[in-house]
Amino acid sequence: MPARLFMIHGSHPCATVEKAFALKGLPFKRIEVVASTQPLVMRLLFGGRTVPGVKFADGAKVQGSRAILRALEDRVPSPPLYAGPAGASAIAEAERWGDEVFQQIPRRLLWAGFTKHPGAMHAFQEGQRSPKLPKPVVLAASRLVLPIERRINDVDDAGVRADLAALPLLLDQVDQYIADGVLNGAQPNAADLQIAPTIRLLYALEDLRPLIDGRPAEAFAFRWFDRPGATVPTGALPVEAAAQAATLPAG
Ligand SMILES: N[C@@H](CCC(=O)N[C@@H](CS)C(=O)NCC(=O)O)C(=O)O
Repeated sequence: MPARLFMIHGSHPCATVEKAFALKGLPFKRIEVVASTQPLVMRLLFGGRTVPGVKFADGAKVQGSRAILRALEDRVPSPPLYAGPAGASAIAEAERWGDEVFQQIPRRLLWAGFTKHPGAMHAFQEGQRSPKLPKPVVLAASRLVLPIERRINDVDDAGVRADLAALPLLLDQVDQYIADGVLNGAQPNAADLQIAPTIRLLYALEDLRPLIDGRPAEAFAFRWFDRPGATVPTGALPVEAAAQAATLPAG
């Protein structure tokens, strides 16, 4: 039996892991967890509350995008995900930053965007294996899902404004990693796989595109991942906060 990847369609760390499986040429089966149920389902299956999680054919269970990439690297060393001109420790540090600092930003902004435009959630089902829900059902379900996701992702006005204020500096950091050759080398490394899907998800929020367009980070994000088909229309986020004085989140 191939490895089983427990994931949520549209989740950026799950996209990281899917791409890593593909690069390593390891067969796997996608198990789509119903969005918003993962704190319960994943805790029962893996002990922690988040996707992604992998059950390998040998019975090993690994949860978390970084831990899964390390497990893949151990099992299939080629092509290497932690090698390149920048060196393994620079790649690992950028991967850590991508996971611990950058990854959270689109979560809070996305759920703030869906709060303003719940109908936009319908298109985000595109490409999922589970049956797609019709738009009226999505809208009805959003009354239940939005409060859960807002709580899971700490969505409030102050947090959204803080994320928007930090975003230009976070994107500067991505551009710097690219300039330093840590990201965007000849072959994708673990940091590329961690950071590019986060930019892709940010790009799904149309309000944020002016902050990303034309940056090295934009071309980088869509080198190994396709551009998002589903988007949240403009007018969902107080983007003027991004133009105000910014401080980087700790980490
Ligand atoms: N940083 C971890 C966490 C991933 C994560 O937070 N996943 C989200 C979906 S994108 C989740 O399952 N959240 C549920 C929760 O926080 O309870 C990783 O890269 O694996």
